[in-house]
Amino acid sequence: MKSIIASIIFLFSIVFVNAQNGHELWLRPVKANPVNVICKQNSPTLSIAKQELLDRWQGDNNASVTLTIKKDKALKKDGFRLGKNSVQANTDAGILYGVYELLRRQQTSEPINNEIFNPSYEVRILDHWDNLNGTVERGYAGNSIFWRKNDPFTVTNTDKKLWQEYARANASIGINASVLDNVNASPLILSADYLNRTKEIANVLRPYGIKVYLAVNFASPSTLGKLNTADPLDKEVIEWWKEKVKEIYSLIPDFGGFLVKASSEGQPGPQNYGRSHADGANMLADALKPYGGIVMWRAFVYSSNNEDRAKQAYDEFMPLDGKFRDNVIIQVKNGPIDFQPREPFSPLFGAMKKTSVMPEFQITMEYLGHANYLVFLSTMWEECLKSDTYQQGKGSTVARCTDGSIYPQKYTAIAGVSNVGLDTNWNGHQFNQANWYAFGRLAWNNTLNSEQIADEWIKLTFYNDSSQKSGDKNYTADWNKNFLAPVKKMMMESREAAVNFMTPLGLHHIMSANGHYGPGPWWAPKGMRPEWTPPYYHHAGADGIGFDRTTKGSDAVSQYHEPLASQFNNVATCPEKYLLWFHHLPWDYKMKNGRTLWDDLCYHYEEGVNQVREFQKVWDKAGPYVDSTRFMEVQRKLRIQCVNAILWKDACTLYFQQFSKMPIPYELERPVNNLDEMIYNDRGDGRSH
Ligand code: GCV
Repeated sequence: MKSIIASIIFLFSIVFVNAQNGHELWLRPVKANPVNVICKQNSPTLSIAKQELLDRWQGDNNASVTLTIKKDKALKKDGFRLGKNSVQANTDAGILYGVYELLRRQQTSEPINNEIFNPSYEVRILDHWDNLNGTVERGYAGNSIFWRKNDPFTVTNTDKKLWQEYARANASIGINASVLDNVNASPLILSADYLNRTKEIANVLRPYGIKVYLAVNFASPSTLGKLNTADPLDKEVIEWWKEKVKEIYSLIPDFGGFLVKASSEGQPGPQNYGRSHADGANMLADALKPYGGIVMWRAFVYSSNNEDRAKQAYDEFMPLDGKFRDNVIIQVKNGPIDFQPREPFSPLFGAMKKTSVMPEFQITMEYLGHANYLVFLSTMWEECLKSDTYQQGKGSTVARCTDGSIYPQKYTAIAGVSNVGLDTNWNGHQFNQANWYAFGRLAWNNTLNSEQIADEWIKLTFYNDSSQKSGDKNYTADWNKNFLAPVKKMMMESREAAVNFMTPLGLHHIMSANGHYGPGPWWAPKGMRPEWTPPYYHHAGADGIGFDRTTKGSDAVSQYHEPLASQFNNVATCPEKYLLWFHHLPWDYKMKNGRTLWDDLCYHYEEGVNQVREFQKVWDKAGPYVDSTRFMEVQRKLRIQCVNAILWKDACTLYFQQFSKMPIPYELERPVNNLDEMIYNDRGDGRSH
C-alpha cells in the first residue's frame, strides 16, 4: 500500500511540481492575498517595501497594513517593531527589513507577536573576491556579477536586473553592505572607469539599503597615482588618499569605506615602508572620517619563518590594541588558520579590548568541497559565535565580544566571503544558497540557532505553494514529515560529516595544494613555504600525529584566556574535536571511548563516508517533493561528494597508516583506492582522481 501511495505522490510531483532552477532563491513567487498598504511617506525603499507586500501578502484577505516611520529609542538604525499588520521603524530600511520579516513569518507559519527586532551588527557585509577581469577568487558559481573582461564599462539592462535581484535577496535577509572587489585588490579599482561602474552598482543597490565598499590595494598611490612611495606617513601619499576619497564620495555620497588586505600573502602594506598596521589603517581612516566611512583592516597575516602560523595574527595585532582610530575595525577570520572545516575560534576575539573587531566567515566553500558538497555552514558559524572566550568572565562569547554587548565599539560589523556568481542558481549548489541565507540571518541575529535557520530556508525554498494555497493539510503534514524533517536533519549533520571525512579530531590544512579541494596529506614539494604544506600541520610520524600547541610546544594555547588555556593545554580536558589541533599524540593514545587514537581516526573517516551515503538516501526519498531540475542537480552532487568522501578516507587512512603501522580496524570497510595512485594522480588540485 505504502509503495502505491509513494508512486502516486511521485507521479503527482512530476506533473504538478513546477520546474525550478533555483534562481529565485528563497524568494520564490507566491500567490498573494489582496492587501491594503497604508504608508504616509514615500521613497524608493518604501516603494519596494509596499510592492513586496502587494506581491507576497499571505495574511488575511483585504487586511490593512500600516508602515510607519517614527523616532523610537528602543530601535537601532535598521531595527523595527513588528505587528500582525504593522511595521514601525526609524528608517526606510528598517521598514523594508520589517516587511521581509513579516512576509517570511507568514510564509513559514511562524507566529507574529508585537515584537522588537534589532540587528546584532550595524554592518552586515558580503565580501566579494571578484577580480576586475570577471573571475572570482575561490568562486565556484561562475564569473563575477559585477565585473567582466569584455566591454567592462558598459552597463546593460541585464546587469542592472541581476544587481537588483542580488540586492533584493540580500535585503530580504538583512545584509546591508557589499565589498565589490577582491581583497587581493587591483589598484585599477580606484581608476575613473571602475569608480564610475561602482557608482552604477551603488545606484541599483541603494534602494535596498545596501552600501557599497571597495577593497583597495595599499600601494595604489604609487602604482596608480605614480607617486614614489605608498608610505602611509608620507604627506603626498596622505593627500593622494584624501583626494581619492573625495572623488569617490562625489560619485557615491553614501560610500561605506575600504576593506584592506595589507602585508599579507604578498599584498603590499605599511610594513613595506617600516610602518605598522595601525599607521596604515589610521591613515585611510582619517581620509574617510569626514564622510562617515570606515576601514575594515584584515588580521589575516602570517609568514614562513614562524614556528606556528596559528599564533601570528595574535602576535602581530595584540601589541597594537588601542592604537587604531574609532572608524577602523579589525576583520578576523573565525579561526586562527584559514577557514578550515573545523578550527577553534581565533584568540583575537575578545582579546583586543580597545579596538573594534569583526568576524569574517567564508560562505564560499574553499575548503569544503567547492560547489560540490552539501555542507550547511550555519552550524560552523554558530559554533564560533557561541564559543566562550572568557575574556570578561563566563558568557563572553565571540558574538558578544564583537557586537557591542561587551566592548563599546563605535561600529560593529560581520563579513561573509560571498559565494555568488553568474550561475543561474547563483551559488553553484542549490544547498549553498542556504549558506548565503544563513549568513544573513546570523548577521542580523547572532543568537539564532541553525535548526531554525534551516527550517525557514527549506520551507521558503522548497515548499510546494500550490498545495499550500489549496489548503491541503494532508499534503503539509506529509511534507513536514517526509521532506522537511529528514532534509533538515541532513543539513544539521552535514558539516560534521565533512569534518569526519576530511579533517577529524582537530586535523587541519591537509588538503591538496592550491585548489584546496581533495586530500593531500603528503603534499610537500622541496622549497615550498612550509606553512603551505600539510605535513607542517599534521606532523605525522612514527611517534604519532598532531600539532603540539601546548606550553611544551608552540604555546598557542596561552593566547586563550583561562580557563581555556589550561583546558586546551591538558590532553585530558582538551575537547576531542580539537585534540590534534593542540596536541601531538602517540598512535595508541587512549581516546575517551576506549579506542586507540589510530582506530578512532579510522572510525571518524568511515563515519563521514557513511553520513554522506545516508544523505544520498535522504535525498532520493525526498524526490517526490522536489522539482526534477533541482532534485537531479543535488542528486548528482551528492554522488560526487560520496566518491570524494571515500577518496578522502582512503587517502588519509592509507597515508597515515605508513606511520602508525597499525591495521585499519577489520570491521571497517577496506580502502578501494591505492595510495601510490592517489599521490601520482594528485595534480595539486585534488580533481584528478
Ligand atoms: C583572497 C586564503 C585563500 C586565498 C585568499 C586568502 C585571504 O589563503 O586561499 O585565496 O585570498 O585566504 O583570505 O586573503
